[in-house]
Amino acid sequence: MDPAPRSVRTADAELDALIADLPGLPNRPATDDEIATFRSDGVVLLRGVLPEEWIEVLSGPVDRVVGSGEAVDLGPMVGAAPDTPAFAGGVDHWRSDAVLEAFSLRSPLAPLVAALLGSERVHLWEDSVLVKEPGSPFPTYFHSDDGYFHLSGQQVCTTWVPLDPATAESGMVQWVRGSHLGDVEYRPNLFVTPEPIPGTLGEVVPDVLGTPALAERLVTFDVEPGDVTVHHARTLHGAPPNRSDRRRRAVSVRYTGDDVRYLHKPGLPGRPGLDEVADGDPVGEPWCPLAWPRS
Ligand SMILES: O=C(O)CCC(=O)C(=O)O
Repeated sequence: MDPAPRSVRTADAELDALIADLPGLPNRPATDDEIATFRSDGVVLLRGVLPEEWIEVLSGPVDRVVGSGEAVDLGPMVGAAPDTPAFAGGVDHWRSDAVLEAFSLRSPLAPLVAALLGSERVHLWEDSVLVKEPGSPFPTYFHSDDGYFHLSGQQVCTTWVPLDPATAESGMVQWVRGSHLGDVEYRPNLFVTPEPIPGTLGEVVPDVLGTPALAERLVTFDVEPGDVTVHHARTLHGAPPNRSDRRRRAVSVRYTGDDVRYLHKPGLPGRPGLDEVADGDPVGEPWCPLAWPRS
């Protein structure tokens, strides 16, 4: 077994000291109303929970991840011309970046998630950097996150953390309220096309915007840095193109709770450690580090 699931980074004492000083708890806890909204609607906006120090330190790593190509421009997958404003996305940047690792494991996100999921323990599944440049013409096609995860269980969620103010015009995410409560498993897509990933199981995601019964349940928010949205992994969601002249940068971190087990799913990419675990094994160290509680 690979003893080092986290990639090797060069030691940087100054950076480690900076990270050690960043707040580990939110500006305020989630309220009872917010917890109830997450459970009934499958999504909640937590206004102003993230201390601004985190926003300040996240910009550099996000720009590095996008600039280096670690987060890939998704447009060429659907034949976009090279000069088309990008929609860049990638996962697992915490493995190569100390700030993103700290954000996933030691920021206020995990205690907020523990409260929303009602879970004693919270493990990191993955992080993702998602940047729509000004004028990026790509919608994020509707999907539910559980189709992408080699997991079973109900206590799985995604936090979406804006680094810029985001509105419908700049590509803010939209969710189908209550869609996490159904029992349909949806096939994942590659975000910039509604086509399901070949070999995956489940139903094709319906045309949400073209189905009045779903479109009328859409929820979205105008958000500012410091706000965090959290959605259940089964909640259908997507996002419009960025029609504005400002960037729409976000870090999305996905977490698991107590009832979550591994479940190998066909058609999906692998991930470190997946060959070492069996269906039904609890999610945990070393492949999915513990984010809450902290020692
Ligand atoms: O940022 C986006 O456009 C999509 C975000 C998303 O689907 C997610 O983080 O689960």
